[in-house]
Amino acid sequence: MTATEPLPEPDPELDRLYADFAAGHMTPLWTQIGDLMPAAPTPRAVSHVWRWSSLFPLAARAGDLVPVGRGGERRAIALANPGLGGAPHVTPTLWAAVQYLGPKEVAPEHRHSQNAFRFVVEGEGVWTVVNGDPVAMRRGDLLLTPGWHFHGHHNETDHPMAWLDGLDIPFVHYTDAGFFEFGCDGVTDDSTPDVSRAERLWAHPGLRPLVGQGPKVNSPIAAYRWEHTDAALAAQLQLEDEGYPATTDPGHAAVRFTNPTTGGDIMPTIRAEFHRLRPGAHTRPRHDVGSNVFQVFEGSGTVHLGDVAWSVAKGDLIAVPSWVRWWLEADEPLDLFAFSDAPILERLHLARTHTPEGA
Ligand code: GTQ
Ligand code: FE2
Repeated sequence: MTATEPLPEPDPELDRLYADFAAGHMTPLWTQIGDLMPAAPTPRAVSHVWRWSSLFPLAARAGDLVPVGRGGERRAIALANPGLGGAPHVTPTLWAAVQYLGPKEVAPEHRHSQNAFRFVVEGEGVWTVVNGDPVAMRRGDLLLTPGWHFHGHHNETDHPMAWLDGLDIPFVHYTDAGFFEFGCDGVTDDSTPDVSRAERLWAHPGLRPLVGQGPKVNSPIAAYRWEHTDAALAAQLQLEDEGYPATTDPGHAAVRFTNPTTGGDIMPTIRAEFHRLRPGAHTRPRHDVGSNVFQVFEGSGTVHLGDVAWSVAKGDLIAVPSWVRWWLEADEPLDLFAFSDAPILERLHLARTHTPEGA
C-alpha cells in the first residue's frame, strides 16, 4: 500500500463489515487500489526466453506420441509464461505455439473467432488451406488465418515440419468472445500450388485490384513471402550505405506487415513486423504498453529485458511483458520476427511508448 491516509485501526466492527462484504460478493477499493491502479503497469507476465533447441525436440516427441486429428485439432504446444500460473498464454493477450505436422499428416479444417498467423522459421512442404485457398508454407513466410476463416493444414512431404503459431486466444478468452466450428474432416482442396489465389489477386506491390473495393478488416494477403521481406530489409540497409536515411536507427532495418486495403495492421488484434540488425547494431531502449513476442529467424544477439541480458539464437522465442524496458543488440547479422497486441492497445487509446534516451 502506498496510501497517504492510514487504513482504519483493527476493529471487530470493521472485521464484521469486511466479512459481510465478502458474503455479499463485494470488495472495497481502498484495500487494493495500489494493485488495481498502479502508477505504471506492473505485469504478472515475466520476461522469458524459450530455446528452439528445447522446443523443437519436445514437439518432435509429441509427433511420435500424439496423433493429430478431429477433437484435439492441432499438435500445437503453447508457450506458458512463467508469471501467468501455467495458463497457455505467452503474454496476457497472446498465444504462441510450436505446431508440428508429421509426414503426410492432415490437421482438419475448422474456424474460430480467434485471429491466427503462422511464421515459418525452418522447413517447407505444408500447405495451409484458408477458406478453400491452398497456401504454401516456406521458411521466412508469414501466413494469415484471420478470424472465422476456415483453415486446415496438410503435410505433403515425407519429413515433418514445425512452425510458430501466433493467435489472440488469451484476449478472446478473457473477453468471452470466442466461437468455434468444425469444417470438413480433411482439407477442402489438397492441391499444392506455389502461389495462393489470394496472392495472385492481392500481392503485387502498390497495385490494388478494382474488384473488392472498400477497406477490409483483415489483410487479404494470405502469405507475405520471405523474398519480399528480405528484399525490403536489404534495401533499407543498402540505402543507408548510400547515404539515404532509410533505417529506424543506424544499422536497424524494420518493416511492418500491413493490410493493403487500409495501410493498417494485418488483423484487428495482432501486429507483425520484421527487424534486421547489422552486426554490432542495437536498438534504443524502450518501454511499450502491451506485449511483444519475438522469434529469432537468423543470426544471434542479445535481448535486454529489464536488467537481464539473454543471448539468443535461431528459433528462440522471447516474451516481453508490458512496460518492461527492452532493447536488442546484434552479434552477427540478426533477423527477428516480431508480433504484438499493439492494434488492440492503439484502438483503445491505451498505447504508450517511452524511450528513456529521447525520441
Ligand atoms: O492451426 O488452427 O496453435 O486453431 C492454436 C489453435 C493453432 C490452428 C494453434 C489453432 C491452431
Ligand atoms: Fe485454428
